[in-house]
Amino acid sequence: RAPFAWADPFHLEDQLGEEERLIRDTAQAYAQEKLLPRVIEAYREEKTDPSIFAEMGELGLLGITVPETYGGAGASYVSYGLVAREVERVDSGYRSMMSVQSSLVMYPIHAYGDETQRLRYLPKLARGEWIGCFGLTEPDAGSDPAGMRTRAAKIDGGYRLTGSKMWISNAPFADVFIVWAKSAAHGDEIRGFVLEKGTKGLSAPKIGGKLSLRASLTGEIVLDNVEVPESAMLPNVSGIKGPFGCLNRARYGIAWGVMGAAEDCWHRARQYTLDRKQFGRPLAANQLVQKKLADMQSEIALGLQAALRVGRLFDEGRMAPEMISLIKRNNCGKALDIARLARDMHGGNGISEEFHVMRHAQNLETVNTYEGTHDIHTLILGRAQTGIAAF
Ligand code: TGC
Ligand code: FAD
Repeated sequence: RAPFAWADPFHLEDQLGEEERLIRDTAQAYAQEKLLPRVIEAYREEKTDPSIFAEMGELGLLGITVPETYGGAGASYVSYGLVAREVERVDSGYRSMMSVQSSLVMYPIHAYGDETQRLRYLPKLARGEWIGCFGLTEPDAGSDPAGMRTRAAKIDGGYRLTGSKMWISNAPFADVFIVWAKSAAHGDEIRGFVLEKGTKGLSAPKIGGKLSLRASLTGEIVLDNVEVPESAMLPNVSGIKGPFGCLNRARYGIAWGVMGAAEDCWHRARQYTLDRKQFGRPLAANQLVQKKLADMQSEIALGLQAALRVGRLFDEGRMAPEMISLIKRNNCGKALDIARLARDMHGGNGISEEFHVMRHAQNLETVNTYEGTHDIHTLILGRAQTGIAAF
């Protein structure tokens, strides 16, 4: 009989390469030693520590799929997923900060930018010296970003941007803003612009009162006749496929990340129900409790295998966006169910910050919504198999 490892039922560990394990170990040590000790206060006080970017940058955890020439690590998408899993094991907000910087800011500059833009921004973003944000969503255009109202008008030597973006991670302290706008000079096609903090007319007020993802700052982006030179436009992409190309990377990372949060909830629920006694025996001795633990274990083991498979296909150049919708949707939904169950299994203690599970559950409400809601990914998969767009 082969041994069964309850925490790693399908030996995911054996399926990783040496470099992938090294990167994972670095991320794990950082997350557990540096992020975990500060997350409770950060979440309670709704306080993001911007020095996290520099710390991650120093360890090479930002933009790790970007080539080394530009400050990245030239690592695999599997490695990127493993980092997301370790960071989100502590908090979805910290993973959010990392994935916006890597997938939504560094990726478009690398993939759609010219050499001058790459050299100006990527090394500083990789070191975490500059912080980036990504403005696609607007007050009246969330699930349907093609309905955006932000406009770029052609002016002498550049463009004038007007409009506003809503729910933008990292915006209040960002140095670099990737902003998507419809450009009249390009037949109203969506174009990407790289804006810098301090530009006249550009502001990013914080959105307060969030009851989820409180360790990650979220803001608006207000574009009040912001004038930028021609060189601020990303030259190599046009249309909504530009932002979607970035979302593919971030959504893929989320599919791994939420499994980290789910694993943390599962492990805590297992330990808690082993330690806590009611009716003269551990909670874990009850069939109902064991069923919940078995469900958690099964969904996490399957979710991780699926994320690894898509990661390998990504690295082989065989990724189709629908694969990512499948794992983003399923893993987020399952992680949210697991976090809610873990909260329940902790009884009254489950609502206390020191047991972590309620924070994960609150965070996962956002993660289930951003980067395409659960239902939007349902419709992407529905369209892919029926040929009918039901949005
Ligand atoms: P549709 O007709 O489907 O496609 C239009 C064009 O785009 C191309 N395309 C893609 N390209 C690459 N990757 C993808 N995933 C793509 N999906 C579509 C498509 O091939 C086509 O190209 P072309 O050349 O033929 O023109 O477009 P649609 O407007 O009908 O899309 C519908 C829908 C619902 C799928 C889409 O609007 C959608 O995905 N909505 C969800 C919006 C969303 O995800 N927003 C995320 C905002 S960013 C964020 O949440 C960051 S949180 C970060 C954090 O803190 O971690
Ligand atoms: P809506 O689109 O109004 O959706 C509301 C509900 O209606 C959802 O349940 C949705 O599934 C459903 N729905 C919508 N259309 C349909 C349909 N056709 N059929 C069936 N159901 C439908 N955006 C960025 O650009 N950059 C960021 O960095 C960023 N960070 C974020 C951080 C946080 C904390 C949050 C909460 C959001 C962030 N977002 C960001 C925005 C996020 O991507 C959007 O909130 C998300 O895409 C949903 O858009 P919406 O909020 O406008 O909801």
